[in-house]
Amino acid sequence: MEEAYPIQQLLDPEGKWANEELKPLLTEERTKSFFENMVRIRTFDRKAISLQRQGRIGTYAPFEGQEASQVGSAMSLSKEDWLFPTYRDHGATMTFGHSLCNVLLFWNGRNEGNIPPEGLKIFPPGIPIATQIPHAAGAAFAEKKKGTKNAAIAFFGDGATSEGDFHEGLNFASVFQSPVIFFCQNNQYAISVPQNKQMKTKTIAQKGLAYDIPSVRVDGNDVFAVYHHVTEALERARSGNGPTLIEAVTWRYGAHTTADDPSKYRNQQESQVRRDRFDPITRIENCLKANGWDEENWMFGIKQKAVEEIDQAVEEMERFPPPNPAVLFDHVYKNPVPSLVRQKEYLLDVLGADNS
Ligand SMILES: Cc1ncc(C[n+]2csc(CCOP(=O)(O)OP(=O)(O)O)c2C)c(N)n1
Ligand SMILES: [Mg+2]
Repeated sequence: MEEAYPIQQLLDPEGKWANEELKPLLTEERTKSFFENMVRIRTFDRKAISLQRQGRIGTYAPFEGQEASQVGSAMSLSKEDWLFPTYRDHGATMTFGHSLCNVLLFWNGRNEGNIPPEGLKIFPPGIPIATQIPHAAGAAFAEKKKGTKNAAIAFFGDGATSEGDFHEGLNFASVFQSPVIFFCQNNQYAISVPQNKQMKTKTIAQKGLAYDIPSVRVDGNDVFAVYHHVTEALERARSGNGPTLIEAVTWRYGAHTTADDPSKYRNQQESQVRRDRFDPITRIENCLKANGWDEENWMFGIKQKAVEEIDQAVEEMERFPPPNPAVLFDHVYKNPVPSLVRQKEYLLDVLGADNS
């Protein structure tokens, strides 16, 4: 099956273009834009870990190493499409236009952080694994029923493909030809469980075969390959030809979340080797250099701009009014059950807050 689904690559790790036919994709503007977005989200990711360590945000799920998968996919979308992320996909949502301040508020446990900018259809991150997959299949089906050309993309991990929701979502989308892209970032671990301990299949792409869904395996550290294959899948969706499953093979360098210690379950050298050889941002830097597009001032400016934008978002997040503790109970049920009403009253009483 690995031979049936070879890993698709357009840019090799040295930054050399690997596909003559698709050479027109390699433009200075696109390469620079990929670089800028990837640097921006990596800077955000590192800042967020530092904020968590200082107690300024709560538990945080880092994505460093997966920037090409997130930027390449998000940049293929049009503003009218739906984006269903997990807790690790805020690199994609910020590239798509999510507010950095709201992403930080989310990681501070604030429900306000779930609100996307006006007009953008970004769902709150799916924390229960794979639940967003049938949601995306359904939202896409609704767009089809309404006669639009809009599509939906569901982000999920390798671990999610062992859940029932993955199979139900794929089956639904296949039967009803929903315009949806199932975008799996295979970072090869579900917390501490490596891929070979949770599935017998060697690829995730092959799982699409059972549902007659066109499926492709791409180098998830090659932003051009990800961009190209998601764009192709979107064209399929918009022209009425249904869903696509994309397996982007990648790696997270760090911990599952800031509450995890990966040294307990894997050799840290492995991440170092991947960083040295296959880093997605180094690859784009190599490409910029190979084409003479690596002006020092421009590259420095990109990094500076990212730092300034993120510092501003942190300030905005920290100026946000403190939460009303009653909100904890407000969105659990439409009509709150008596035990929750009692708990809410009790909490507010203990805190001495106003229960009105
Ligand atoms: C239904 C459900 N079961 C278990 C968990 C606990 N859990 C949180 S993340 C995770 C691993 C998911 O791995 P994967 O889908 O590969 O995504 P990744 O975290 O690697 O991005 C698990 C089991 C959960 N959140 N939801
Ligand atoms: Mg995973």
